[in-house]
Amino acid sequence: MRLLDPYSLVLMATLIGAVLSSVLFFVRRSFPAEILGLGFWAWGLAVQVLSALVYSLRGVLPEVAVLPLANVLYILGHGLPLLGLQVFFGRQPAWLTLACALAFALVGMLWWLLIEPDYAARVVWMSLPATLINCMALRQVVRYGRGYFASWFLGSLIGLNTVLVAGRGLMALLNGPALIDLNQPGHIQNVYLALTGMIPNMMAVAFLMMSTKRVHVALERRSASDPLTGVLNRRGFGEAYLREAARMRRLPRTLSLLAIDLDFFKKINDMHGHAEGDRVLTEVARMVSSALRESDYVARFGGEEFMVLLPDTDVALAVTVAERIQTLLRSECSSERPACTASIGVAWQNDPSEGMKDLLDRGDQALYRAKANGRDRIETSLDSF
Ligand code: GH3
Ligand code: MG
Ligand code: MG
Repeated sequence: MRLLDPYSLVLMATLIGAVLSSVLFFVRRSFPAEILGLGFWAWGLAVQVLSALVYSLRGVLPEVAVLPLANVLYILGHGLPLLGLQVFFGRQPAWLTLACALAFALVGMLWWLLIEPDYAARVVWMSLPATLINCMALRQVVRYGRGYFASWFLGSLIGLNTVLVAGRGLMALLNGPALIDLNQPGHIQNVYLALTGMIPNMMAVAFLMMSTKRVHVALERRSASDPLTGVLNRRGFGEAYLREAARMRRLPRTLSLLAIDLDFFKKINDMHGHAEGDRVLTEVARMVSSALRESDYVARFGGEEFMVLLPDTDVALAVTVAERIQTLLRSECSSERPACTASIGVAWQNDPSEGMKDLLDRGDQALYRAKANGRDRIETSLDSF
């Protein structure tokens, strides 16, 4: 088989890296600000391209100028994506570790180049910080990556890269320079160059896939939630209801609803201002959520009206939950937080053929009676019996 020229392989991977780096820079600008890490990956690829360019000056400039710089850039180009992964997963970026890895690489390169020139020793030395960075990146993905395709893909690529980098260092340690000299043509050298050239590019694609997935989840959550309080909005509530109604069709169970409306809320806006009213609404949403189980849903239906959906809950239990919510609201009552009572209507549904509108109507009627009967009270729907 005719061997490909190793320089063509590196050039190809470098060009692809340059294109991907610019793609990541552009994508970063259009993604929501909460998706972190793309900038680190874009810079990482750019630095890897720079490292290859510096390396290509070998022969033009003296080795002592080219090799330390190219190798330090190589470590930096692999370290920045690690920091990108860390911020993506909400961790602190390990700047100090990266700085130590860079210093380690620089000192080693200078030593094995100027003081005791030794090619194999340089390869062994450089494989150490590169392997450390790869292992740290792999740990991030294994520990925090959710089990979807892109994170598996990225984890496998980092794993493969680790094996290649550490394997080359080990071969240099055990065998000397014979098999690892990338300037000599050979199948092993070519496979190594092709893989180590392309893997960082594929890793960047995998990371882009992970980021895209996160954007998708964030947008979905945003479209289903109320921007002020963070609980579900009508749309999110409708989706939750459909899920629970489908469950109810499979297994007979009671689905309960609490329709909650704060009492005299208008006074808060009038006396303390709209901003204070908004703060109270956020606080109430938090308190209502804290009174519920993990499997319950709370939604804000506009204004100061909240709906709570309680799966597998009969009316007696639903009333208990409503009382718990009222107690919580009252316990936080103070001159700073004046709106502390709520009227609650309780309705429930046993019949899977019924729709959401019937349940909401019954909840509203019960709530209306709670208001009419003096507020700060719980009324259960009459029609549900
Ligand atoms: P009650 O329910 O006890 O009859 O009296 P209320 O004063 O709460 O009456 P109502 O439900 O009719 O008034 C709701 C008030 O909630 C009207 C409006 O000023 C206020 N409101 C509605 N949406 C918002 C909001 O997003 N932020 C704030 N701060 N206030 C809101
Ligand atoms: Mg009200
Ligand atoms: Mg209201």
